[in-house]
Amino acid sequence: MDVASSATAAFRTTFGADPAGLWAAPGRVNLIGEHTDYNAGYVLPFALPQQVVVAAAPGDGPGWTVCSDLAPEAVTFAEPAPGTVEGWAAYVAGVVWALREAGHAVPPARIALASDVPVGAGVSSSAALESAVLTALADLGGLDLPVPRRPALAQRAENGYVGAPTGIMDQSASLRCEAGRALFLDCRSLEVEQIPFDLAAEGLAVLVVDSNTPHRHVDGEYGARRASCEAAAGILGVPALRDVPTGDLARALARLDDGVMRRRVRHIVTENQRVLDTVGLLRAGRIREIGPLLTASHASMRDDFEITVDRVDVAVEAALAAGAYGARMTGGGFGGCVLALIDADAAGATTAAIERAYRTRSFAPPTAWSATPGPGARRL
Ligand code: GAF
Repeated sequence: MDVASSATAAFRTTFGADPAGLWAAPGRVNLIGEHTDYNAGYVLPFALPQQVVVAAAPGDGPGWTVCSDLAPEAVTFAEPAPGTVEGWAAYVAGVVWALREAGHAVPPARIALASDVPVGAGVSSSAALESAVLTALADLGGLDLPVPRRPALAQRAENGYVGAPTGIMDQSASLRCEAGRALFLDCRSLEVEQIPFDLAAEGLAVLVVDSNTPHRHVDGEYGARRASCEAAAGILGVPALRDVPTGDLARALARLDDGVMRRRVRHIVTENQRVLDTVGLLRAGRIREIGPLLTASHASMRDDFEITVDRVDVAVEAALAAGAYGARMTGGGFGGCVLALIDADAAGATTAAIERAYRTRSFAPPTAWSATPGPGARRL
């Protein structure tokens, strides 16, 4: 059954009626620009075809009732204060809470969810969930909420309700991406440029490889990276590391005593530049040439930001050895997915090479698929 049918079936089973509508929001991969979002920098994600679908209808009483195809036991809440709803339903309650905090009259609703976005794989299953729910509630309630203002509200659900100190990239990707394009986002101004990213026309593919090493953001490592970047910006006297120009990097590093902090800063400053360089190449239609930037981004995450793990390093190395133009881990790190830019007809051989490398090391097998940029959140 496809995801929309699963959401509809879950709605009918739980509520004994048809939903008023279906809303979808995708997961994402980030082509380049990792951990730059909370440094007010640049990112370049695109939406995956995998998505969360929400089947929803106005509530038949006060409050919100939520179920999913995997957890048909419904959760009901009336006053979603942080800490009162837990587990997957917290992402829904968090959106209701964030909208109400921002002064929106959120309509009571019945909601059923279904998803084919891999969970814990670093492809934003939680942002997709928040974005789908937010889009449905905004429509059902006729809320005055233009799309560019939505990611910050979904992010607030994640930060203030679920408790993960993440940036604004994932919700922006899920809510603002367009099919066939990568989303060039300035995380300070929140301005976007939709960059054409037609892989098929160039005979290319982006292979996404799930290392099957689950990752989590509420763990301390993500927050520690963020704290280190913010402390460095304080020492350097800039609002955010985005404000350290590439040409000033050596001077900035010389002002920092701590070796770990120097490496963190070097990653962010060089990564922002790599995003700009990647965008420049894509604007010129030179997709293949972004490969070395992807690979340099991976080396920077591995050596300077120290957020990769064996299984992602091995996948990147195997993809490159099999002829990929470039490869890197994508997402928050400590596991999750790798992406590789390859010739479209090399997907099978590249996947086989990574599988072989995993077998040699007795790692559990990876899961791979070719990703084409899909649409952002919308009513189906
Ligand atoms: C996670 C976070 F949610 C994003 O905000 C971003 O920081 C990313 O890690 C790293 O680029 O996906």
